[in-house]
Amino acid sequence: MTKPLVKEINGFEYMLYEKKTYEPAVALQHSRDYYQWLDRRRTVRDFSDRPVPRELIENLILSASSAPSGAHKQPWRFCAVSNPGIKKEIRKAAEKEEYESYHGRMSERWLKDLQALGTDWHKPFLEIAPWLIIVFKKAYEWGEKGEKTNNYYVNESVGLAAGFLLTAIHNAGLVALTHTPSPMNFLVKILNRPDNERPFLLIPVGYPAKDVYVPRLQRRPLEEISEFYE
Ligand code: IYR
Repeated sequence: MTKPLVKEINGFEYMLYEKKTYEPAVALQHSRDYYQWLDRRRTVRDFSDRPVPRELIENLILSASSAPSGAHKQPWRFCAVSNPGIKKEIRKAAEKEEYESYHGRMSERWLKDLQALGTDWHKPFLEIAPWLIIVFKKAYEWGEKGEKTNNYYVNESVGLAAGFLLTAIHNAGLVALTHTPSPMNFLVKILNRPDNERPFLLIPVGYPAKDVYVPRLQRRPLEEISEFYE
């Protein structure tokens, strides 16, 4: 008896899922290799202006969109900007907000916490990086009669997609910055987004600048980030 590739369950179509699995020792090696590869990802704030082809960005977005989401609503929209005029406009608006944040809106403690990262209100990467991917979350959609239909677990879903996006960027040999100018409503206006889309993250993507340095951070050890109940 051959198994059907597609069958109906409760009136819905299901398909046979062929998942490649490994023997324990091979799985262990994969998990080690993946961790070591992923651990090399770093947030980078200094970009090269070297171009990145649009098709590559499209693949990054498709990878991000393979993330799971509440009721499979895929409540995200990825806006990819390479247009220099629009990037300039975004930089100007972001720097205006960031100037206010760094000069009064952020607490002393917050500013002190950021000292090790060397950030300030200047955001040249918004013009230098070849692409800005702005991730929007879709709080709701419109139903057939034009009524608002809420999406589910929107922050969790879009957060997962953003994580997938960062790993896809790392895999392509590129770097990114998870930037959150605050408030970032100006992006709705500049990018002409509909009412149901809210900015979630602004992610410049590209090659790192030559001889780039990143803060020498320590990741928390396993004992501190995990608890096992066996
Ligand atoms: N959004 C500001 C400030 C900032 C906040 C955090 I939390 C950071 O980890 C880094 C920066 C900025 O982008 O500079």
